[in-house]
Amino acid sequence: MESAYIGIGSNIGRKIDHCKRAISLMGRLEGCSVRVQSPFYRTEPVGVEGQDTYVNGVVRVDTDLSAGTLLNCLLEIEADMGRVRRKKWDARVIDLDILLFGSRIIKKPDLIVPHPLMHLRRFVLTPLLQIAPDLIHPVLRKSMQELAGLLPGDGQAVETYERS
Ligand code: A4P
Ligand code: MG
Repeated sequence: MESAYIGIGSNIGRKIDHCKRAISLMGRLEGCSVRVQSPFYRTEPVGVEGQDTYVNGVVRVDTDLSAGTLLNCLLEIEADMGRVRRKKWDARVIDLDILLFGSRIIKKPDLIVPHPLMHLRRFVLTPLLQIAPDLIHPVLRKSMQELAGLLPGDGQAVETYERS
């Protein structure tokens, strides 16, 4: 059994509903239980111009599945929810990324864990901090708290989601 942290993001349509639906579908996977859920955040798009704001969050799942099987299940949930892949970093109904899988380091053509950009992204670290501040990044050997402290002070706006 491993604890995995899954990053959730949506920036099309009813974004928060998409995030909640994805969490509920993850909860229905055999061999996978959603144990902890972060608050949701409204976040400024990072690395892309001209996109709508995102809603982001993170969950911890406890799973008997291998990382590869979990990835396939997440890709299936994305497809079931109507995600169409056009180009990298395109706007998306739902994006599910494996941020961490226990303390494993995985470097396969279709799966890199820890997610190679997670430590540079406030939209990942802010929700992760809420549920696992002392978790150690297995490559960088720093806690989520420490990694968040290393982010530049400006840019990457992240605010707690409040339904308007
Ligand atoms: N893949 C490799 N490693 C992983 C992993 N750890 N978790 C492969 C999930 N997938 C992984 O992903 C392409 C392929 O990456 C998958 O088929 C899998 O085999 P994708 O979801 O089709 O492509 P993508 O999401 O466009 O690319 P990528 O690299 O996952 O981008 P990110 O990291 O998801 O970044 N700004 C804000 N505020 N919030 C966001 O959520 N997201 C992005 C996209 C950019 N800016 C953002 C946000
Ligand atoms: Mg992705």
